Amino acid sequence: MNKSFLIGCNLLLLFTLQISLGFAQNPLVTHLFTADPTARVFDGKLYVFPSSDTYPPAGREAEFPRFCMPGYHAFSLENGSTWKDHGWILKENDVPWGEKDTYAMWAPDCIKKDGKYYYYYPAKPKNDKAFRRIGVGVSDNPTGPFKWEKSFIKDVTGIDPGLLLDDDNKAYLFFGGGHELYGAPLKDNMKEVTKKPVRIEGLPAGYKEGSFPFKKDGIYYLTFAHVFPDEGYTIGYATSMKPLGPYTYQGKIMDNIHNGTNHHSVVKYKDQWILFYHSWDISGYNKLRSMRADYMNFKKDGTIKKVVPTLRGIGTPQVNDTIQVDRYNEISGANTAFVGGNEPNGWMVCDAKMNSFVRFDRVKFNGAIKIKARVASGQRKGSFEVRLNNAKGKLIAEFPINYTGGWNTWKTIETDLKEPITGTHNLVVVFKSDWGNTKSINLNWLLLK
Ligand code: FUB
Repeated sequence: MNKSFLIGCNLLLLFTLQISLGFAQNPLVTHLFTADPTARVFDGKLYVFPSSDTYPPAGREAEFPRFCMPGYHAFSLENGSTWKDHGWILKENDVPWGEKDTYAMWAPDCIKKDGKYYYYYPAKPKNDKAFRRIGVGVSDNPTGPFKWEKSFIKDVTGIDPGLLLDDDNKAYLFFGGGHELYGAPLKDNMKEVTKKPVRIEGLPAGYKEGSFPFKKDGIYYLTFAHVFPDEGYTIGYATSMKPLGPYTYQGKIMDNIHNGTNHHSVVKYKDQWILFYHSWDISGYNKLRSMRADYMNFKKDGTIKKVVPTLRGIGTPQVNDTIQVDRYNEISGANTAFVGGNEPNGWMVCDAKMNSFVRFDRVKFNGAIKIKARVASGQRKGSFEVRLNNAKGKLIAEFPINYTGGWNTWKTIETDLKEPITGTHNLVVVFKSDWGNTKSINLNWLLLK
């Protein structure tokens, strides 16, 4: 990994840290590195509880070919498209039983039972030989403050807690990283297991971690990260009629996406199933990861259709939300690149040839009458159009292309929509230029008003 690239990422993070909101496209947030996202719906609201990746502390760089993970933030989805960062839930040196300054806060989970929220996390224990133990805290709110238990959960050694609350209000803790995964029922207090954890039978051979259980239509699904020697990390799943198995392996939910690791969760939100996972497209380095989400679908027989990762992700931006079209569903004849200079937050569409287009699905127009665009141009010929649904769909706005001072000199321009638009549509930008031109305009974002 190139050091100056990392410094660039660092500056980007510092700059964008002041912007506490991200957008419901992939990656979900860009102001810090987030991994291992566990999504949960509490009282109709979608939350994500990820771990976080960071840079090694000065002077300790040599120790960190391993992950450098200082603790946990929590996020909630606001207005259908914006991720709110609630800040630190737990920092490593606040773990009552943890060894200090180890940066070992791996994948967490959080569930609600009887009106209380229980947050489970792994950490490196002090005065204990185990690689990781799992601790728990309780709160009246999903984003804390949590009251952390003084000791880790007895009889549980391992990583990646994944929780299941069954229909009879009994909770189960799954965990493990290795060739086996384990599970145990929890006592009503949610802080102890009722008996020693059992090995989950029926899972496929190979390294596994990231247990995430859920139940649908009476079937227990145990999903997990699963490494194939020739392919690397995938996300797989198995099903059972009993919470602790035996399970039957059903296949992959996601193929390898060239990640060092993948780690996921599954949630039903507003009648749609969503797979959360992580990638490393901001940093280019597999220990500085970013969480993502894409819709997931079941077949009639209850098996899961493979999820193909997209940049578009989930969420429905509307009037006054920044629409980052570079997180597209389809692009043709153009490219995307990370925006440099003083432009914060992500990517631009660039290298747009004549009639190239980029399609961004599911925008709520809400009677919008105007549209803004953030653009940079090193030339002064052509236009770009905004159309509905597809590249030949209804023309709703047209922007002339004017010289802004160069390909990285940015201006916000605005135009009226040809008529007020209601409903939810795909938004398509079509670039017009001279035939043979390899660039027309660099486009950072759009915003409906
Ligand atoms: O993030 C640290 C570890 O990497 C997690 O606990 C694993 O699941 C893998 O994502």
